[in-house]
Amino acid sequence: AKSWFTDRQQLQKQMETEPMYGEYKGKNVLVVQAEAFQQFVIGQSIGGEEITPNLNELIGQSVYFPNFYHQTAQGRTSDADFATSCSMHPLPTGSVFIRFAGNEFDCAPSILKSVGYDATVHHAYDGSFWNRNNMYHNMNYDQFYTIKDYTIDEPVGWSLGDPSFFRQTIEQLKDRGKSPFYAMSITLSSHHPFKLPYNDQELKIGDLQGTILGDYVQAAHYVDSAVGELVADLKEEGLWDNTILMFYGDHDNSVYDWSLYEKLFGKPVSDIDKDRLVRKVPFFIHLPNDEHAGVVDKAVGQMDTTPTIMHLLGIPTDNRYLMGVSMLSAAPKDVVFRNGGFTDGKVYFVPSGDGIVSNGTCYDVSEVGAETKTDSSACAAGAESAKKDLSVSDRVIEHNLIPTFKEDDR
Ligand code: GP9
Repeated sequence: AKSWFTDRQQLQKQMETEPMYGEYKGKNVLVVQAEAFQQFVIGQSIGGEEITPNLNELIGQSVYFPNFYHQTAQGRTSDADFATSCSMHPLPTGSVFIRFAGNEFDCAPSILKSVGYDATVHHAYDGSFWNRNNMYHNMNYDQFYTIKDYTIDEPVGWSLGDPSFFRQTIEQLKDRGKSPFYAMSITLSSHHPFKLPYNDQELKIGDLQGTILGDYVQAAHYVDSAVGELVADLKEEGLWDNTILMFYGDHDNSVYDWSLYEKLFGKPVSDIDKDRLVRKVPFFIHLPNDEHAGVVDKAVGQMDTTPTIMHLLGIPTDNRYLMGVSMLSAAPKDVVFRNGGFTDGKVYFVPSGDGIVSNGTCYDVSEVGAETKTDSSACAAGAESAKKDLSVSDRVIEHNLIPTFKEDDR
């Protein structure tokens, strides 16, 4: 496993000579992890209205990754947090947050604290859910703001509505008065089963009225307006110009009734589109002054987020144990899914059963809109390498190997 990381660290080193390395050194970083927020709502309209007008506008001013995938498994929201913050794969069963909260990892908050950042995490729910109290302590956050730190002035679903959640989060950051800061904010209003108070259901959803996808679309629209208010708030507080804002969806919405999606899109959903629909979540980085706005087509995943943050801030990762690679680097790397599937942007592998290549389906996805099944040999090497990545990650987590690797490095 150590030699696997030595190779990965070589790949990560490439970013140090690439554009944008260190260009945002010392800037604040605000990360929004949005509950069950999938990519298909971006740019999509219903009843003549955009589902996500604020995000659509913000994406136009940001570095946008349309081929970003979540990499979660049974640990759902906690898996998204782990893959994103600690740049390793979640486990095949259970949640790392619950099963291995005492292990050593190289997660974003501890790396950033080592260069002087104030690191906080904000989530308006019970601190013991997903064992966050213990895991966040281990991840070295300076403070975890839980439901106890929020006033429930706009109750929605499990807890507080996202607009108030963001407002109070910015207040908390202001009260700390620390700079630079790294803040992770985890939303909740769009949690399954997505039922919003009647007055918050603003879209005319026609045929989808009374369906779970209809409720989901309303919830996504609600989150979108919360993000719009967040941006306005950051501007008002004078934080917008010195803060990098990152936004991503944590996992899919568990709605697999394809006839509902077909109603929404007004066209059939193919098999490859079903798999991609479930795995794609939005991801964008807003940089101060709308710099570098544009679309990056590279296939990337949650595990690549922490290396990307380090790329922008100019913090080397070749002495760290991270499995991802900066999304802004030209270094090639596949996106590996927990089920053994993967994509490199040219082929896309959907395993069946245990992920043995001969049983799975290999798609040629190099031409957008003209995806076709192709010979499984085109995915064979990638599927082998995906299996290897997953087993390295599992071994490192299950045997807490990072301290041993670091001992060796000394
Ligand atoms: C609760 C929230 C939901 O704190 O993060 O987690 P999920 O049920 O989506 O995994």
